[in-house]
Amino acid sequence: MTVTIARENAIAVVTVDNPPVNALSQALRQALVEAVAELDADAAVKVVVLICAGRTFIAGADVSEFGKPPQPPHLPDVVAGIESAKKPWVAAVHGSALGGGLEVALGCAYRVAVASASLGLPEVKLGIIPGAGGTVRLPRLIGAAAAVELVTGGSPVGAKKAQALGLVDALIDGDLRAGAIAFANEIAGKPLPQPISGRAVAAVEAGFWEGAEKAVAAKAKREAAPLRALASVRKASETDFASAMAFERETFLALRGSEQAAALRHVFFAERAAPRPPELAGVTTRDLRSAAVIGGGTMGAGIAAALRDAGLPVVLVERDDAAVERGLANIRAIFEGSVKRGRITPEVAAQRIAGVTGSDDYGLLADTDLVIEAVFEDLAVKRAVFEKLSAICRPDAVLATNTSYLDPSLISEGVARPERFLGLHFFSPAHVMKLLEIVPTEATAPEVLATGFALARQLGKIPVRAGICDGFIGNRILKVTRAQAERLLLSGATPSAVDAAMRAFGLPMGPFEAQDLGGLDIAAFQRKAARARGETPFAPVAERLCAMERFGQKTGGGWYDYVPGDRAPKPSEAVAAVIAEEAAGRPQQAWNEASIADAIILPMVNEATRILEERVALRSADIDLVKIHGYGFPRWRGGPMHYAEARGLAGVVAVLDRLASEGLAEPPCGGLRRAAEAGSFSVLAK
Ligand code: 3H9
Repeated sequence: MTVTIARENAIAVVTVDNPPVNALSQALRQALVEAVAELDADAAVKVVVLICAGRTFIAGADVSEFGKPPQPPHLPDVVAGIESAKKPWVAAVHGSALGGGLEVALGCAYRVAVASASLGLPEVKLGIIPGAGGTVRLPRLIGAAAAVELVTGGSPVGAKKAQALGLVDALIDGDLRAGAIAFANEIAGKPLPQPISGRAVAAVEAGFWEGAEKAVAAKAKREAAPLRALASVRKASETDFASAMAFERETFLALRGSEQAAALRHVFFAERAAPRPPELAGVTTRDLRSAAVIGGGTMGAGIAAALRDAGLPVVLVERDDAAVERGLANIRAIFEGSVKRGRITPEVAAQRIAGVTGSDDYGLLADTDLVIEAVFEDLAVKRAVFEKLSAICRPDAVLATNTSYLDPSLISEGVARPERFLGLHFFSPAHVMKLLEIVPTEATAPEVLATGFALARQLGKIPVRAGICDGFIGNRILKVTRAQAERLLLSGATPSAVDAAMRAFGLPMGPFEAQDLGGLDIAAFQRKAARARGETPFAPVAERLCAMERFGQKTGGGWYDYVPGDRAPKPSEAVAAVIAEEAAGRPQQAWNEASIADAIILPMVNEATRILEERVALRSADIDLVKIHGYGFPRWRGGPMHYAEARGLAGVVAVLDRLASEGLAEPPCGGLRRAAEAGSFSVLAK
């Protein structure tokens, strides 16, 4: 970490250089305090420019210090020191001024930024609220309504919008340092604006706080931080600066030690570690400048759209003209949908669509860097595609299969140079869902695997390496979820009670609603394949519903009944009758939300532990990312593995032992018992 001071006549330039993101470590806080003192004492200095080296302005407090007791100097004091300095400080922002970084900028007399910069207070995303005056100074600078949006939503705004809000005083074209020095020279000697801490918050309309509370609560669901952040902005608007600062700090410190904050921090670091697995450190990747997708169905079109969003030209290959047209129409529909939702302009959509070439001619792929096959989940069909690709593609082209359930090694049999082949499991809709399971075969070269991770980065996705087994990481756990949900039905719970309990746990949908939405026929198809392999999947009720052609919403009924034109599930007498028949003779018990959630989540953890032991997943945090980004597991619970660890693995084992003794779950596996003894899944990492 370095803080250097240079002098340009009467302007001092304080440069922070604390890679990677200039986070406010204790050493940096100390150095800033010292810089204020040094420059206050220097009579030749009239204005101070605060600028950062590297890719960004100060991106916030150092999140890795949050698990430890706070060390002085505390950030609120650092910011107060800058605000009360004898010389005006000008924050010169590039990259991101986030959290504590923006709070430091709010201590400055002025803020200037390049147009590409973004500014925000993302603390609620880490389960906390700003802790160095963000909730107190921001409403004093930009008004309560805009402050509420920034603080409770946590999303940053671009520099232009920040200027419109009054958060940024000037946009700098060209070199930021030179522009900021010119700005500093302009203001030197002029009367200074009143420090933000001395300003009052403009009055809000009657009912504003009540309305904001309703809106924030509805969006936050069970996350604590957004409402606490709102309370802090409100306090700041209704009381004096010092009391508001005390209130904010108290809330910040309380939340910092909360379970939700620990879970969200765990996810924060897991997401950042995922794209750079240590086992691939130093492995070079292949450049991907062009891509092709085979198959223009829902998955293929979504993958093509994701590739276009990342700027790659795409060839879409289908078997005949009519299929090419359907595939292109699917891709067009995706971009038109994005325009309707206001995500992109019609011009951008047109450009993305124009970058897709549809054809039935594999010959166009002779020079393509990456080909992703996304045809029907049928081994013979997929193999036939790769036979053609083997003959046509460049020997160093990366060939990938998008499959959810088939074994990529079987698909790759017959691929010439199998070291360039790998599995990529996209989640539907592929242009939206963040998760990408990357599945190497034994033959996949490290360079090709590393290229898979690089592709995920290019697509803005979260990559997780998965070993080969039925369902890889995510769908293998999903099978357990569904089996457990049925076990509950046979022992006294109803589909609506199970779904309500899982929503209360924090999932967006319960297991039965989700099956009705996706279609029961897909899982039935997979169970058929499992039986053909000699397995005995457990789904007695689902099998009978499929025999009755109750496939879900699309057939007007599944686990629930639906009236035409209405997606709201209605409890079904027909389903209740099937459950009663299947449950006959089995012990029944009373279930509540907590016991239902335990009977579903803890067996998932047990299966996930087996996945870890078998090295199908390499890290327990990877499993958390799979469930959060592929299946809607609540982020604020940190994923199933973090949830189990935070709750105590010994307790998890005890519940599973009890469920197993009642015939309601598999007993805890050996790995889970070992992890419970150690108190952590880390003992399973080899
Ligand atoms: C806060 O400020 C609270 C205050 O109000 C209270 C004070 C009292 N700390 O994301 P990247 C690491 S809360 C420590 O891949 P990018 C990250 O782990 C904080 N480390 O880069 C990774 O490490 P490694 C509010 C951090 O260019 C490396 O930097 N601020 C922090 O794609 C690169 O990260 C935030 O929440 C941190 N704060 O994106 C901002 N941030 O290389 C969080 C990053 O060893 N950060 N690292 O794997 C971001 O949003 C992005 O990192 C950023 C850069 C946009 C800045």
